[in-house]
Amino acid sequence: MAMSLIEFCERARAQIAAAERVLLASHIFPEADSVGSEAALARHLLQLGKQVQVCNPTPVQEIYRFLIDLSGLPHEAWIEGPDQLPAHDLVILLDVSHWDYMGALGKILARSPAPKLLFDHHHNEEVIGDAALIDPQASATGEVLYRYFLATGAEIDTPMAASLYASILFDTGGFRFRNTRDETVLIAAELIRRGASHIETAARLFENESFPRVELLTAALSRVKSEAQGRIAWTYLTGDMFQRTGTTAVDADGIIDHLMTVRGVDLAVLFRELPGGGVKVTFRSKGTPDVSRLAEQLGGGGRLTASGVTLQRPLKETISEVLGVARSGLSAGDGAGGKESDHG
Ligand SMILES: [Mn+2]
Repeated sequence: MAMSLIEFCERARAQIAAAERVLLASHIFPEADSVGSEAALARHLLQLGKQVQVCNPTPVQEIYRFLIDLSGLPHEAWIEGPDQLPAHDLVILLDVSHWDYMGALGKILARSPAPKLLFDHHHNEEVIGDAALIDPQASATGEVLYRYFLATGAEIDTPMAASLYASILFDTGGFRFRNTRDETVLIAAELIRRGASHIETAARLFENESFPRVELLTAALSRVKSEAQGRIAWTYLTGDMFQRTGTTAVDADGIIDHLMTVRGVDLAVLFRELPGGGVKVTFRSKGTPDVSRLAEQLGGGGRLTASGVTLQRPLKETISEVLGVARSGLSAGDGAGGKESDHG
């Protein structure tokens, strides 16, 4: 259940105090917010003398591995699910509120008898775990965690500040997305004061592309199409394009943000053909239409401005079905008025 900051902090502190072995976990394809939050919390737990392990459903990508070094944990303590869980007496979930978004690891974790705490910034009707600190207004889970550290008097050392800064910088797209608030920037400033380097973090996250990823981006951008008088921009990546550039589906993360930079675009859609069959569909919007609704109509989910779904259909069929839903979502959203919300 979700609860107030004070209520949650009391409960979480007591559960952490009672635990010896703590297991941290996040969603599939963990990125800088999930890994940065895991790193900062792991370090905090080490300060408290806990044994800590981090278990993610899929590997941490190379560009986020600097955050593992900031955690103070040996690399062996960062494991990839889902085969078996290490012994633990407390589970802490970060940047995820749904077992579904944790793949097979979610199914195993759901069966763990250990108490579960959760830190997140996604809006969800139902929340997993025994106690949850969720702020859908927060730009990143790193921001939620920062408030927990402050409220509980935790020592935020330089590596923790650097990890949290990476979380926030990534989930705000470098303070560019609509989830950037006064509070976000104030927390970021405080983290820099505590030793986080803006230049180094920005370089790690935004000046760290590989040539294969640039080739993939080129393939995607050379196929961009527009719909609905330029209000929808979409593109696709076939299995063949991934193969030719030596990349995988996860390397296409971030490509959709380029579509959102086009003037007049309210909705962007990216289609990725997956190696095991099926197509991963990703949506972005500026608040109208609510893309969590579009994804839900297709059996997926997400947030107001960022969502997705995987469909088990051929690419061509998927594109025409999804664009149909997107066009009707766009006209249904007309006149509804734009809401400001989070982006991840
Ligand atoms: Mn996040």
